[in-house]
Amino acid sequence: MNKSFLLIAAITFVTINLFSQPITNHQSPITIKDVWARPGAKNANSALYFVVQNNGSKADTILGAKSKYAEIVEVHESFKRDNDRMGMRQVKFVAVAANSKLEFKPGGFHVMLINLLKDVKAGTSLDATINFKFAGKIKVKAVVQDMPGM
Ligand SMILES: [Cu+2]
Repeated sequence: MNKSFLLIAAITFVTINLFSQPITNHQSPITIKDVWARPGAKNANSALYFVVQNNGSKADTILGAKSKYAEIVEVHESFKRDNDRMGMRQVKFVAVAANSKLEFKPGGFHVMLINLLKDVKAGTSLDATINFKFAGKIKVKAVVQDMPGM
């Protein structure tokens, strides 16, 4: 077999594969999975955790979150204070790089649910919306539980 034959075979193979791909342009490349929230009593706080998967070739940005379960909903990051103790603070946005996975988890990014409007009990679920710059508002349903089992 000569080299030009192999090259043509390779180009043909790539072309067939390109055309057999499903068209997904109309769908959001952002998916949110493994959504869970800490239990909390009315007037106390809770936090929401999840995994953001960006399958797109374009970066996106989380601009905020909403939930009717809490008076105030903020996106927070955890950080180490000078005395080595952990603190947390609000962030105005969180970048989600192209073709990447970003985990919201204890000790890292989380959605803070401040002043719960009702008891949020383990074994129930909680609705929230995560707002992205490009993907728009994505609804999530969190499983309320203590630290999820590994
Ligand atoms: Cu927080």
